[in-house]
Amino acid sequence: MKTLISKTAITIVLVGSMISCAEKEAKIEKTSEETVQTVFPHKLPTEKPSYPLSSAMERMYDYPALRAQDNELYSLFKYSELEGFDYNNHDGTISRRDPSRPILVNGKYYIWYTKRVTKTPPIGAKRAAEATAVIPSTDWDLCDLWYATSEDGFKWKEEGIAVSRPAKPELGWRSIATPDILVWEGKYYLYFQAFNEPSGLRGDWCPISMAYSDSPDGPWTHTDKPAIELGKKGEWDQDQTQDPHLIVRDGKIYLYYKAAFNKWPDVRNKYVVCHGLAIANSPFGPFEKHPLNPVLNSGHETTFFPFKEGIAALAIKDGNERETMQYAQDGVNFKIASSVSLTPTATGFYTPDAFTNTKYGRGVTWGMCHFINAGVFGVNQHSIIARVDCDLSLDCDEPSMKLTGVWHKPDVYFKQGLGGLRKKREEIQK
Ligand code: AAL
Repeated sequence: MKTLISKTAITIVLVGSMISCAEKEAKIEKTSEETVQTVFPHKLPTEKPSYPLSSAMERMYDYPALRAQDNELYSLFKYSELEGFDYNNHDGTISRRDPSRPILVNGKYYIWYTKRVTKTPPIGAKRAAEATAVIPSTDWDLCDLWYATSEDGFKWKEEGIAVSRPAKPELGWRSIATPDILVWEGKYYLYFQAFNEPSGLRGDWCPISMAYSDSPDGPWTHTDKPAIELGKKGEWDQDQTQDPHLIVRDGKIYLYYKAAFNKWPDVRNKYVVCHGLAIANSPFGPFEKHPLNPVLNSGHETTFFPFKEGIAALAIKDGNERETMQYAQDGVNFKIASSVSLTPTATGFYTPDAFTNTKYGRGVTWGMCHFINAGVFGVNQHSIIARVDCDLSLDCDEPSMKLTGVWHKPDVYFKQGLGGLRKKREEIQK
């Protein structure tokens, strides 16, 4: 009997102390209005607390993880120069840019990209009226689609032209650029921008066209027609459908694309860039534009990949949600998943499950991107392609890629100097 009483006494004391710890931890205090006012606890609750939170703390529980370091859709980006590409001593006469997603075929990686080989560097969009059959307006004028292969993703062999711009009046006779690849039922499809005038003449106006082949090495047959039609007059994508990016999902072909709009190109400082989605059952279309287009309110080139049950996107450069990773479980309604920095431009990630119709995307760890300021605009302007590495993968756990405090040397900041603003700022101080 004594034992039973002492055991019960011990239990009561233990339970009592546990409750008081819990209360201490939550520090729940009754206020005069009988509402529960709670001081946020030192130990971060793993589930969203039921008591009132600020909007910032409400949002904290909307992200894929409470801490960026634990967020599968947060990563640093690390860059590597590529071997195997010649740029004529960077004199501006050779440019490579807007690389596709790499694919792996028979143990070799393949990429396709825009290549310009012209006797002079571009003269600029504003001078497009002065462009000729040999003088380019922009860096992506007078271009063809080239391709390269690699065993390791760092050292590349440029194989040659994949798709040449066709003769006038075929679609894309002026320039073809910004390719992406689709592998569908064992065949290969390149989607790309097809220009019938120097970019910049009226704007960066082009539709997306397509070429197909039985082999990644070609030969390629151009369809000579738009794969993604321009929108009707007055619609957001009336002037361009650009930056095709392909994924196979739910047994269909998802093509994400970009359009710049809102007065652009006549009033360039008012332009807005958004991304749309068009879906087809066949690589030859018809591609139905999603009724909720645009589906991404920020970004520039398109970078998307299957992730878990949905689709992840990288939004860079333009818009309020620039420099973010985004996620849409339905592939349409995107939300910010993380903020990222020093982001890659025009990225095509190597995505093993881009075309496997996966139900649970594994994510990505590396890809191709470009730098458009390898030269000096108006002097030797040209772009280079590069490799980018990250940890946006469920199958990779690289803590060094999940750091949030990244310190760049002071000269990186001082290079972004005031320039002409300095004089103006000095006056303001007086
Ligand atoms: C790129 C892409 C499209 C534009 C130009 C070439 O970064 O947005 O392809 O037309 O710039």
